[in-house]
Amino acid sequence: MVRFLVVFAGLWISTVMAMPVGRPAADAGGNDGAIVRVAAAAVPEPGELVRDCASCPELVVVPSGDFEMGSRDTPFEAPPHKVTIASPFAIARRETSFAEWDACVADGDCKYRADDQGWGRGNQPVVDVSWEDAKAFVAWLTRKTGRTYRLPSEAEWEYAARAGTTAKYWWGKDAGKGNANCDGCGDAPVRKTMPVASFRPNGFGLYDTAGNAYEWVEDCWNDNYAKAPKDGSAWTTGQCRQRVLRGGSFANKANLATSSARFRYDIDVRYYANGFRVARDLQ
Ligand SMILES: [Ca+2]
Repeated sequence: MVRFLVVFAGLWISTVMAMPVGRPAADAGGNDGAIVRVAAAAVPEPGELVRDCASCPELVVVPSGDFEMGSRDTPFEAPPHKVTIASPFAIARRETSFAEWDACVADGDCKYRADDQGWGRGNQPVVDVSWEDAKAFVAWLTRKTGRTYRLPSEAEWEYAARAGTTAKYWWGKDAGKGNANCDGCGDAPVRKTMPVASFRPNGFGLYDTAGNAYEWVEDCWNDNYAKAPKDGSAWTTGQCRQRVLRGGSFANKANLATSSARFRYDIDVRYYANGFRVARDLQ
């Protein structure tokens, strides 16, 4: 399985890199050109890019598979356990941008004009949004497109972030330099968000899973994985006033930007490092 995934990831990179992927999500209203294959009657297949409307996030379909979720790095990430993702699903290639967020605000479905801290809007990842805000955003996309948008489950997030890798970071065992925006991911911390997709994507074509904006997922907080679902579904019992955030942020040290690190906030707290990315069911 691992061998298959690694080979698959390699093919994926070559597929993705052959396309003009650097175009910011904020340009979605422009000429989407050849890279957009909007899902129509057929269910899109793993590796396909999907955009359901001009202002919708670009999604990539990730394959079914299984992986070892968690680590022994902290008690919160233990025990490592096998999770099976039975069906492919679509997940945003980028963190939700301010442009995308502001489109939801303009439509009246998102009620809060998130604060950009003076770092700019447009192609910067939206921050200062609560879990409840993120839920309003996916409800907006669902209403707008007729497709089922949602937050990724924590298991789906880690599966997509790892993209078949097992090291601490999808690029290797050390944070290194030039891989992500975090405190310890470069010579000096930037201490603010950077435009989405400022670094190269992982093997599934996702940007900024590590660092930049912290990313809300659907799951309730639980202190460890002792009774966690193993089928890739969201864990919807536990401390549900608190929800999980993944991937660390510009404001965090590199040990929180690993593929397995977990954090949490109350569902109604807006924090200047917290954003999200969306997922969607294929059918
Ligand atoms: Ca991120």
